[in-house]
Amino acid sequence: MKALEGVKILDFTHVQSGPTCTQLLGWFGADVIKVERPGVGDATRKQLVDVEGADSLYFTMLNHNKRSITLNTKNAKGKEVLERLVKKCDVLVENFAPGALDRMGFTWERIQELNPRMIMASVKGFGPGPYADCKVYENVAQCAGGSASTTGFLDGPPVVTGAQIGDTGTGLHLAIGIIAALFQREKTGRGQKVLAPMQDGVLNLCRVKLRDQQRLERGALEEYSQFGEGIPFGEATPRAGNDSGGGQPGRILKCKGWETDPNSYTYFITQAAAWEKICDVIGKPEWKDDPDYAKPRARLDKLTHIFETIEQWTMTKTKFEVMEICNPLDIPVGPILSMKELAEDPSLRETGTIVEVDHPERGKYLTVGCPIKMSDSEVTVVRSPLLGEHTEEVLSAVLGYSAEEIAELKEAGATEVVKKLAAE
Ligand code: CAO
Repeated sequence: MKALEGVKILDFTHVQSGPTCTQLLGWFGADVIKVERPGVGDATRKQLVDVEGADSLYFTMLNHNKRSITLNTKNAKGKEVLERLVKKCDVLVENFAPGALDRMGFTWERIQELNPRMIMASVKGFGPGPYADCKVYENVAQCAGGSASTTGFLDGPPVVTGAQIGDTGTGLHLAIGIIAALFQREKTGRGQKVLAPMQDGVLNLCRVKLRDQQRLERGALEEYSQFGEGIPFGEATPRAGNDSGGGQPGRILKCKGWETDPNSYTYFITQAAAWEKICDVIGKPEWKDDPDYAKPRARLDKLTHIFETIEQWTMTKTKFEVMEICNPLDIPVGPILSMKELAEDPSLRETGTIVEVDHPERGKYLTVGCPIKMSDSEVTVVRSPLLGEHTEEVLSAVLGYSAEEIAELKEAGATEVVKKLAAE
């Protein structure tokens, strides 16, 4: 038995934000039925193609543990099928452009008429307000949610981050909302609307930067490098380079081999509690009793010099040696791991966080499995569906259509004849 076993998801999502949400629900055991446009499907199937004729990694890595059904939801017969799906499912998840579902004829009022227990969950770029109608992608959300203005170096332009906090981050927010709504429905018997705007999700992840905005109004942010460097603060939370976001100063420092390996670096935190051990490790025992260095406050205006001194030591060690030496001493450090290193990491393979999946069109590929581990709800990663692979199965087994009715639906252009699998 899995956590969400018995829950049926009408998955009307595409691209990244919505699919990450429904993939997670699938990993928790929900039956995820992905509705795609006949002949076209989720646009990502054909984006960044690396194996000609096969679904892209972009698609396969976001759509595990789902069934795919093709349905033209602008066609009268297709709408009838969608109505039946709405009646059968517990949750409808969508991330269309604002208004698209209404234009299809599926307003929230209509959905409630069809199924008062339905939870309708949406990702949109913005919540209600001046930008509510905008189409939004990842980097737009990072910029509008406060991430870009606070990422990068002080003397450079705003920078977007590689972590997909706008898309996958919002998908996670939406999944949490859906699970809470399912829990509430147990008591009320009613569904509800769940909205996760991408701007709000990014801002939630940038919470500490809004903290700093308010602290800035009361004085300089003393843990930021620019304080020690004597650079005045402006009106808004500045970009802080690789400064630690918390109260303990930290930086990225070079390690042995940095001249040729772009990832030979470590993160190093001068945790106050570990200061004396840091002094010993880097060969500066005299700093332990020096009033200019002994206390965190005294160190604030010398952080650049301190980190340069620590770097002289880290440059004599590999990033893994730094980890091995510092970890037992409770000095917080972290190697900068490349995607290659992560892909090959045996312990991530062991825990199922990196999984090898076999796909009939493209062969074996790596994916990120479920990052949340539950002791009583095991996750098996199942390859993504081909376009419309489960159309007939869902129409007959879930919705009760007869073979003749399915043929009529195809005839009417509501669905299409699906690709048959040669390999399976
Ligand atoms: N049958 C028939 N029509 C279908 C269909 C189906 N099965 N599935 C979708 N469509 C139609 C929609 O009804 C819509 O039609 P109208 O414009 O006539 O109403 C049309 O396909 C296109 O949908 P869209 O506007 O959502 O798609 P887009 O590619 O133009 O925009 C995106 C993509 C992501 C910018 C937009 O969907 C959006 O802003 N979504 C919300 C925010 C979001 O999730 N962004 C993150 C995406 S990941 O980076």
